[in-house]
Amino acid sequence: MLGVGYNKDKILKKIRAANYLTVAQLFLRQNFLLEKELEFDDIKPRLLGHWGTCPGINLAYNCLKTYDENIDVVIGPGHGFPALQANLFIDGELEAVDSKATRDENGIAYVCKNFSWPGGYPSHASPMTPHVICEGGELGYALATSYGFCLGNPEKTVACLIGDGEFETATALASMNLNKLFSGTRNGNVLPILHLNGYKISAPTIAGRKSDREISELIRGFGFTPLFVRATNEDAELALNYAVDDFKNALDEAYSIFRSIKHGEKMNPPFIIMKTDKGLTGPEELDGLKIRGNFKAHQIPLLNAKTDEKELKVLNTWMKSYRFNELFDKEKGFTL
Ligand SMILES: Cc1ncc(C[n+]2csc(CCOP(=O)(O)OP(=O)(O)O)c2C)c(N)n1
Ligand SMILES: [Mg+2]
Repeated sequence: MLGVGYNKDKILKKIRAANYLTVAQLFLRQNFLLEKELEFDDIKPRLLGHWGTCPGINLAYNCLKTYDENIDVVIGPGHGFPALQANLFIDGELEAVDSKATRDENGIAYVCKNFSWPGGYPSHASPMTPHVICEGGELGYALATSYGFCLGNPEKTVACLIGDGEFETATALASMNLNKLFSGTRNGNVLPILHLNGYKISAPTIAGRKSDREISELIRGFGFTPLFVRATNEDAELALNYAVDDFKNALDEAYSIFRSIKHGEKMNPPFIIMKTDKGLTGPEELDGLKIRGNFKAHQIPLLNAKTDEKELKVLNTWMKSYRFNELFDKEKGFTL
């Protein structure tokens, strides 16, 4: 039954585990369980990848999959691959196609070390990723893909995460009109989720500069019912706590609208606006410059962690904040 297994504690733990493994993939070549304080030697020689979008992916993915185990999730920001990979690994989907990705200490080492590593995994989602057919990284097609996926499949529900930078591409914006060509009874349910983290690479997004009211009216103008999820509290753990509740309410509402539409009622389909700080749960600042909630969270926030004592310390504190030792046991595996 939809929403019945929506256990907030479990979801928050899964998000913490996914965030930890995301950061571990980005930075570590050894000492993956943080059994001792990080040293320069533990850090990958070349730091490549994207952090900023990942905590939002981890939040959405775990709320969606827990609410509806049959939901399909399409992720526009393919640069958030370490987040997707972390979830596929935790849920055992990666192991199903790659026997080295065992859900134990060796598997953690394998997945983390091989992220963005010669001969290993790429830095973006790719056909090596379960369920992924396209090379990730080109923004804009997620929403059109989701509508195509649901054509003639009334039993499908697909959630589609769209970055707010992606939302500025011609393709994504034009795809906002596709709901007008969609039959609520003959086709599946498309649930778009705008990830409003305010930034794209090195600049603010247009949507990030709009008020909630302007965004709501824009989304309403495209023929959707806007629903907000907010992970905006100053305290990162509290932000996630509130957001997981908001997600439950938004999904209750979204599925109720889908049901009404299936019964022939004329209603505007749901559209979730998920507001998060970019790089939520990551370091807040470095040398007086803001990272969390700023463009500096986009790629690798501590680029000198391999050579700079201070950055290494910040990374150590950051990784410890997820208390991964409470979520994974060497003998028992994941205790989520
Ligand atoms: C079509 C296209 N244009 C440009 C890029 C380069 N690019 C990579 S990430 C990114 C920013 C994405 O911002 P957003 O969608 O807001 O994702 P976020 O990382 O903020 O979650 C851009 C423009 C791309 N990948 N695809
Ligand atoms: Mg963004």
